[in-house]
Amino acid sequence: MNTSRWQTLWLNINLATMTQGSSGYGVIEEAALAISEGKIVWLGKAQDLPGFDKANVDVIDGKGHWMTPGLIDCHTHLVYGGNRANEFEMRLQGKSYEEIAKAGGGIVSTVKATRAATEDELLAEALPRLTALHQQGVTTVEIKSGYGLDTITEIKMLKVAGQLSEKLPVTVKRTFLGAHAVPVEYKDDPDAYINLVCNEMIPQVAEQKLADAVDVFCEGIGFDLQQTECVFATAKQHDLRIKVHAEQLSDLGGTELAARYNALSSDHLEFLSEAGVKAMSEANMTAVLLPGAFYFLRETKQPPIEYLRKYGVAMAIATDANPGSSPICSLQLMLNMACTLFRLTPAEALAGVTCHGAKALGLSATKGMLKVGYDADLACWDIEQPAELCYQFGVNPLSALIKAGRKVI
Ligand code: DI6
Ligand code: FE
Repeated sequence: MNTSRWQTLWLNINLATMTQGSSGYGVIEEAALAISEGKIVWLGKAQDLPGFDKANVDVIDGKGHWMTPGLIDCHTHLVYGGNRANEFEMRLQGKSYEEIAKAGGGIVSTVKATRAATEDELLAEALPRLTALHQQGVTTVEIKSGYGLDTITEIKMLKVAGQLSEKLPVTVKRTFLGAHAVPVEYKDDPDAYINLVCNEMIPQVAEQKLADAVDVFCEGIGFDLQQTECVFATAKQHDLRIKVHAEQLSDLGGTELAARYNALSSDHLEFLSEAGVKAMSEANMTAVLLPGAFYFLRETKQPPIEYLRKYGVAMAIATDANPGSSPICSLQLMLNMACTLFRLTPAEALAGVTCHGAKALGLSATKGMLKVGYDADLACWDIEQPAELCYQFGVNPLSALIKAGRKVI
């Protein structure tokens, strides 16, 4: 073992490597972990530690805490203008999310505020949201566009998402969600809007390398299967990966369509059928569960967790941070809700924000696990056992955060 390139060594630490998928934490107690050039270069039992040059290695006492991969929030809409507290009040008076959307509120009302905001204003509004996630252990986040619904504003949102990664030590993966809602100016001709998405927006987004993936809200209040397929086919032509918001409020079959396009993930999924789960399994897709939206919309229909387990579909957990259905910037709270609302085990929930969150973003080869060769994105927690991360919230147990080998908290 050549230890001469080691730069940092964590000692006196317990590891939840998350290398076993949903089936466990992959625990190594009384461990050590070495870092070089932003990558994990050694990990194992401290007693098996090879000799190293103490003069040239920065040795850090992990104080008996637990280390996990840096958390991954694989589904957010955290760049947007304004807020929708007024609609929250309307819903408390009995109006449904769909009724509000149909009456010109909902996504469309955030679009107005987002179009009116400058890049700097959007950045200033999004920064506290990403900061909140980061301070709770997030080192990778996905951010979607979708509150512009015109070419200029969609591009503005994606640029702001990119700027966020320069403000904070967080990897930002960007997803173009032009097909999030029909903008008012296309109210009577949604197909014409889909043409704009496919013929103008996606080519520009691809050309300027502003996104890694394309997403569609496939739903009664969003886009139908035919419109969704147009967007998927265009994304494919431009070598962009595919994601989908599907089966959130009804079962339209968006997930099965996405499976035929080799999509990375299908997200929400409360109304997903067994056939949909099978299709996901065959296409090796990730199921992204969003307990915050389920909670905030007071949904009662549970996603088909038993089928997802039975067919071995990887389950990721994310915040869905957005102004309408999940105004929540806490992945720790999502860990708790995944267990209390969806009955995931704490190990499944933690896999959902580490290895499976990485899978939902196509990052399985570099992030989401403690493994030699993987990025040294690491979170340390002052806890006695990993399940505490799901059990308690409101007290932040994060004791250190390492991004690409560098201690940032
Ligand atoms: N599903 C959601 O939960 C969010 N978008 C979507 O397609 C909601 C977005 C919003 O209400 O602003
Ligand atoms: Fe969403």
